[in-house]
Amino acid sequence: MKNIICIFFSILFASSLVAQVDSAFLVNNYEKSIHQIPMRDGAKLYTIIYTPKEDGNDYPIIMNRTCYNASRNDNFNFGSQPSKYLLAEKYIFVFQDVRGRYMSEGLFDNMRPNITGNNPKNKTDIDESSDTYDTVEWLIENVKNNNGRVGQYGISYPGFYTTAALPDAHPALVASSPQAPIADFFFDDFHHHGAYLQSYTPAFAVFGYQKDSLTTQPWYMDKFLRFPGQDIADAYDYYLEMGPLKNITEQMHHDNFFWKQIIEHPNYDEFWQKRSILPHLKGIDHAVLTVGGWFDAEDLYGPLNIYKTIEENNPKAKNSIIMGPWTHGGWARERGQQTVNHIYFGDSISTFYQEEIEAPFFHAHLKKNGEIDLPEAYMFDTGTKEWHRFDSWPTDKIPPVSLQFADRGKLIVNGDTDPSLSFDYISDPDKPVPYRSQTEGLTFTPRMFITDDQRDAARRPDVLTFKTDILEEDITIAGEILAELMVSMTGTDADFIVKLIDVYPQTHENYEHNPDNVSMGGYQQLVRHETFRGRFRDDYANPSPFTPGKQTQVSVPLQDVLHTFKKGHRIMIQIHSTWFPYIDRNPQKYVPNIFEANEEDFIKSEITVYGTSQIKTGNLKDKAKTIRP
Ligand code: PG9
Repeated sequence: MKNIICIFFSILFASSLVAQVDSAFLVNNYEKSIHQIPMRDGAKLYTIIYTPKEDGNDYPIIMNRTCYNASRNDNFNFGSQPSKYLLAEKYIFVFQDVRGRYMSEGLFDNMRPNITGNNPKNKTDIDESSDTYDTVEWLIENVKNNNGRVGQYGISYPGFYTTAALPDAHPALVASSPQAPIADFFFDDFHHHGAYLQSYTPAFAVFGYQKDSLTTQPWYMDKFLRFPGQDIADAYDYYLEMGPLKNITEQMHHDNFFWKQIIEHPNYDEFWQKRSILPHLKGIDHAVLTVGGWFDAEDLYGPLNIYKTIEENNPKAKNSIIMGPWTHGGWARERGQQTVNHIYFGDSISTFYQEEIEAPFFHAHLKKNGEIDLPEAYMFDTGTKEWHRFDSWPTDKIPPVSLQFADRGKLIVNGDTDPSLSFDYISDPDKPVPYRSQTEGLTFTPRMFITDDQRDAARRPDVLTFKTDILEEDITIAGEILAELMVSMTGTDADFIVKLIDVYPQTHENYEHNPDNVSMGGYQQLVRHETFRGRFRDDYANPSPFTPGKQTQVSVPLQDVLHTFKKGHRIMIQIHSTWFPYIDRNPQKYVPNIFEANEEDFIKSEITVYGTSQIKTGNLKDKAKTIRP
């Protein structure tokens, strides 16, 4: 646990280092004020406002609403956002604690449900949309020298707050940038298609307690210290020895209201459905720039599905997306070399985004007439390591690719399925497939596994591995991915992990930023993964057991990619049923609620994948099972 806290404070320290470059500029050019802004129900939200000292101009407002302590932007000290390119222009910068967090009043509610039609302010019910509406109204009326136009941005949970402001938005809100936004906790962060991310277990300390008083202290940090998993160097052994999830309830989160909600709602019931922001993304007519990282291990479902849902429901919105070779929030941090774990993608890629995309986006919509040379989709090919502009996403400009399974681990491109074939493995929850190629301690959230080397997994008998011959030409996989699996098992429940992997040639050069023991020759780089809890194959809200021995279809939607498998490389697919402790272990004996499973419920299961299975890729929304629930 100490390593989590020192990671946390090193991030804070690093961001304050970045901030020091700007604090002199801020002190010389801005004046700061602090306000408790009243909401329609009387709750007051703590808001820090930086206003340019120079009179005589009207400035736009750029706002960030956060559950991570607005005071981190106090004392003329900004974190990694807003970027220095935004700072160089004169805006009124606003930072606000959302309801129930830190210095703001009210009760916190994870992914507070949106109430349709809750604005303008003639209703008393509150949600994040109404809190933003009331805040914008107050700012326009009370902040001197504002030009009546408001922009907003936020990364991750703050990205959800940015998105939650879009339905019934205040008319002054004209430019929004949800960045790595959470859309739905059943598909982002804490779950992937119903499977719980055990690697998130420490994060509950941050979201599962109501603060007992207004404070500027990182009030949740002391909750971390209550997490008994201090100094854990090997999370795999730690959690395996801990046993079933019920022991986490007993040993750790017994008084955590969010953990209680998680374990009481194991299915996609009304509790989760009403917290998804996707169904509310209608009636949006202002500019939206959604930002995501292709290697974002926390929120990838969010940016892709928020962009697509806005695109489907709001023809008038100026709606665009940019996806780069970043991990969670990586575009806000420039480290020169852009790497993700062992993989190098280029230099100054975050600077390109901040200077050429984000700052011009806000400038165009807050200061000008909104004209900007920004494509519908600005997408980075993580194989060729080049940017591409598309007029729609998923694109129809790149031919779809399908993948089929053949004997002896062969993967076929654009071939036919073979019903005569089947492939078996024994899935043992007491010997789960490790999710890292190296030992990793407890994580606040898992990150570096996302491009990890998959050779260790490929050599396990409980991992089905299929790979193409060496490619004689480049093959690009662009858009959505759907693994249509036909399976059977001796148990009555199972998870299916599907991975898309880029196999490097044996002659691939090593990268100088890597330790000497990391050989890139033959590296099996994870490109995309997904976990699907098989019980939800027919209905996320109503799970059902498998019938032993019966062939059953399980369709696993993987999040989008833009990746060229270069000539000389191979395409690989891996399929397995445990991935620990990234994902909790499925007992493989169907129980109503896995959070309450007992030791004896965990059984080995022989799992068969039939040759009628295949992987489809491309623009699939009208060609295959709905990618989005
Ligand atoms: N989406 C990220 C997260 C949410 C909840 C728990 C842990 C991580 C984030 O807001 O950074």
